[in-house]
Amino acid sequence: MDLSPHLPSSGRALVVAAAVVDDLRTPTRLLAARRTGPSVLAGGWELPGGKVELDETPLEALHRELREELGVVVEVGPPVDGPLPGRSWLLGERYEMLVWLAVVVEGEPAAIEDHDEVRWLGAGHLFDVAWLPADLPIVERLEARFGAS
Ligand code: 523
Repeated sequence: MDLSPHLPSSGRALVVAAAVVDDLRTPTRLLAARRTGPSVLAGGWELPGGKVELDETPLEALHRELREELGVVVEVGPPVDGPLPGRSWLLGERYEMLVWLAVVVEGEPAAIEDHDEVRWLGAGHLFDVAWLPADLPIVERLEARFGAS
């Protein structure tokens, strides 16, 4: 399998995340998860996800991370395009991140691993949590897809 289109040419490692919503077409709620570590990120809220391992595709990594961290099976929807080549989002110096919309098809999101709280944010409340700095512009981009609160 040719994975090269997915790999950043920047030298940054690839991370994937999901904007888990209640409905792909007309979302009214977005899932936020609060990190437990490392200390510099602990307490910050993020779109759940994690690093792509060498032996998996980005979408395989996304499904694995959501299963491990939140205990859910998701259906993945359209990407949330970022400004970098490859449509990823910059995460500091070391990482860049691909993001997709997703809906839960099995299970109830819970803080199983790497988080101590998950929260559904309604339209109009998308900025009620302290998003990680890297996630903030992504949520700002997502806001346009949400209906009025
Ligand atoms: N971010 C980030 N936002 C965000 C994610 C999923 C990740 O800023 N929505 C950053 C946090 C870390 C780096 O990306 O600096 C790697 O993500 P991490 O730690 O969630 O990756 P994991 O879960 O694969 O890490 P391990 O604990 O090593 O398995």
